[in-house]
Amino acid sequence: MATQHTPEKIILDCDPGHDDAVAMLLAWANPQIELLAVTTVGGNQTLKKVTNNALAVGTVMKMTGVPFAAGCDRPLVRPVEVAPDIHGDTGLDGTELPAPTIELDSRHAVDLIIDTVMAHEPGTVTLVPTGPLTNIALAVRKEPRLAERVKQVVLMGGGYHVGNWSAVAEFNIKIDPEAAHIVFNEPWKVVMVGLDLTHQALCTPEAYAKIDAVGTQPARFVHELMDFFRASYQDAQGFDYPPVHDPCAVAYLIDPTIVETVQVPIDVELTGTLTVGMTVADFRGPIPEDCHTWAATRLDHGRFWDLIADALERVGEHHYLG
Ligand SMILES: [Ca+2]
Repeated sequence: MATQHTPEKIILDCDPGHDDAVAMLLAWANPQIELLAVTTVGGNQTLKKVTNNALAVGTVMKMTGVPFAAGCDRPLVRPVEVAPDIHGDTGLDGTELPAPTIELDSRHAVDLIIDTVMAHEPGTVTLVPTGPLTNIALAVRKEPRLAERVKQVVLMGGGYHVGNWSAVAEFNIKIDPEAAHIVFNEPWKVVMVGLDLTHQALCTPEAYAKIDAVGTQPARFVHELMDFFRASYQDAQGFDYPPVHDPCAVAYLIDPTIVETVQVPIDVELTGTLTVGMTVADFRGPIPEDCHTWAATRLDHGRFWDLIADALERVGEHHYLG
């Protein structure tokens, strides 16, 4: 299915979150990804809730041998803002979560990120943030060598034509725009997997059919998450089917022919009264020589959902509720 390459070493920095849970599944179970660590950040819900959710999802998916660490509980500058209308009171409403059997690493996520990147060869570790960029921004401020040491940052967030937390801003960026500004302005390669792309990743009846065909308890877990997510997106944003944003960033690393990108300068608006948190992409040519940012444009929907089903097949049956 996917082009074979040396597995991409990644750190998944997330705020589960229904779509984060699917990103965790894909990062863990696809053989083209080597998952080095899972770190959490306050976003879709409070840090305490999303960290518990990450551990519970890790338990469902049998994610053994991967360190999990909790990170920042609030944005760099702005007050905490969460998204219960999309993800519910727990941040992962709609299914029964097991009591986690995975223990948290004692380190702060920022330190686990730094330690992990610095322990690997330069240019080999990719950061995959799928929540607000607070941890990533603090990590590169605390250890500036990360800017050269990291292979690339492939983030779910932003968009060049649409917003979802304001008319022009996407949630992850809008929640902590100062952190996003830091991440987009470091010299590392940034791939923005934004709403233009992720609004193509709808959990349609065809996608449900692929999940259901797996027939295991983890597959039913994903199905139940998608049911809650669909209802949320219908009520809150007028979607027929929910856009499953976060695994798109992982899919790009598995096979860039599934998630197409274009090189374009991108910066983050911090001072607009209507546009704070907007990711401003400048499509006027020519592309500047120092352009280090890319935007995702087009998704192969069928092959994307094949990857999710394949990951569920690889996880196999697991009666995590006993
Ligand atoms: Ca997320």
